[in-house]
Amino acid sequence: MGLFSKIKNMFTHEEKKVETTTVVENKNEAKDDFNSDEAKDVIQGNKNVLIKQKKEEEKEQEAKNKVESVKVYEKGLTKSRENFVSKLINLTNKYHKITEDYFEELEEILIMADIGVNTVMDFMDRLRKRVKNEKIEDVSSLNEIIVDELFIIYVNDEVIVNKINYANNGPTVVLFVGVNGVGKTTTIAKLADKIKNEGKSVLLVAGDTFRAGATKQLEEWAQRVGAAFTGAYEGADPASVIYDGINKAKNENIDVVLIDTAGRLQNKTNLMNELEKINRVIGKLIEGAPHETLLVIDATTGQNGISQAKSFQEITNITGIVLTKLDGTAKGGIVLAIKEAVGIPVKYIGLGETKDDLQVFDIEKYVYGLFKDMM
Ligand SMILES: Nc1nc2c(ncn2[C@@H]2O[C@H](COP(=O)(O)OP(=O)(O)OP(=O)(O)O)[C@@H](O)[C@H]2O)c(=O)[nH]1
Ligand SMILES: [Mg+2]
Repeated sequence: MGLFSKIKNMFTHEEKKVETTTVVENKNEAKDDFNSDEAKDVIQGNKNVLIKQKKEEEKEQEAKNKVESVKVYEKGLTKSRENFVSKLINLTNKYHKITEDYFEELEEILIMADIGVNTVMDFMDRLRKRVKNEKIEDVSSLNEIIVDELFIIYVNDEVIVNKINYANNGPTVVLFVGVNGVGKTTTIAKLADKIKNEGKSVLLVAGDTFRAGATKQLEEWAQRVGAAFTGAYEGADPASVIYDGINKAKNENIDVVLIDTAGRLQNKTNLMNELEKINRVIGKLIEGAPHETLLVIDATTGQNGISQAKSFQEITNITGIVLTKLDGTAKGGIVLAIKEAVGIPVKYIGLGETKDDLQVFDIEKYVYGLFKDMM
C-alpha cells in the first residue's frame, strides 16, 4: 500500500472511531439502572464504569479534535485541491499511456502549483525512474505514486519538528518577523489563544512601534484572548519595549512571551540592525532566548514569499515558518517549495481568518487535504 493510501485510511478510520465511541457511551448509561440491594457491588461497579467512561471520553475527545483539525485542512485547501486535482484528472483523461508529452505537461502543472522548480525536477527524475523500473505504462496508476513521491520529498528522511521549542524553566520567548501585512499580528493572537487553552499564561509584546495603530491592535487582541500586554507609544524604541516586556514576564512568572515586530524589508540594513539589537536585549535577560524566531509568510504572494524567506534567513536566525492565507491561494504547493528553498520547517499554517484556522503544520493532514478527491 502506498503512503497516501495509508494516510487516507488513517483519517477515514478516525472519523469512524468517533461514531463507534458514541455508541459505547450510550450502553454505559443503560448500566446505571441498578437494584438498591446490591449497593456495595454497585458502588464499585459504578466506579469502574465511571473510570472507563472517563477514559473513553478522553479518547473520543482526542479523536474528535483530530477529525476537526483534518476538516480545517480540507476546507482551507479547497482552492488548491480543486485547481491541482482537476488538472491532474484532465491530464489522466488526455493521455492514457505515459509519454514524454505527458511528463512535460505534468511538470508544468507542478511548477504552476508553486511547488518549486528544483523540487519538481527532483520529483520528475524519481517518477521517471519508478515508471521505468516498475514498468508502469498506464497513466491512471500514476496518481497515487505522484502523491507518495511529493510526500517523500518533503519528509526526506528528516524528523519534522513542528512544535514550539518551549524553555525548560522561565518564560519561553517567541519572536515574530515578516514583511507588512502577512498576518503577524493576527497569528500572534491566534497562537496566544491556543497556548492559553493549553493552560499556560501568555504575554503579548508590541514590538511594532513603527506603524500607527499597531500597538493598539495588539492590545485589543490581548484583551480579547485574555493575555497580558506590554506596549509603548508610536515611535518608541522596539528593543526598550521588549526589554520591559521580558522583565514583566520574569517578574510575573508568565509562561510564554509572543513578540510582534515591524517588517520593513526595503531597508534591509536597518532591519538587520534592529533585529540584532532586539536579539541582544532578549538574550541578556534570558539565556538562550529567543527560543523561536518565526517568520510569517503570506502564501498568496507565491514566489515573492520564498524570496522573503531567503532575505530574512540572511539577516537573522529563523527557526520556523508560519505560512498564512493558504485558504486564499490555489497554489498550496508553496509549502513544499519553502522547504526546498530555505530548509526551514513550516510550523504553523493559516487556513482562514478565525482563531481555529491557525493549525500546527502536519504533513499528513496537508497531503490528505490537498489530494483527498484524487483516488
Ligand atoms: N484568509 C486569511 N486571512 C488571514 C490569515 N492570516 C491573516 N489574515 C488576514 O490578513 C490581514 C493582515 O493581518 P495582520 O495580522 O494585521 O498582518 P501583519 O503582518 O501584522 O501586518 P502589519 O502589522 O501591517 O505589518 C488581516 O486582515 C488578517 O485577518 C489566514 O490564514 N487566512
Ligand atoms: Mg501587525
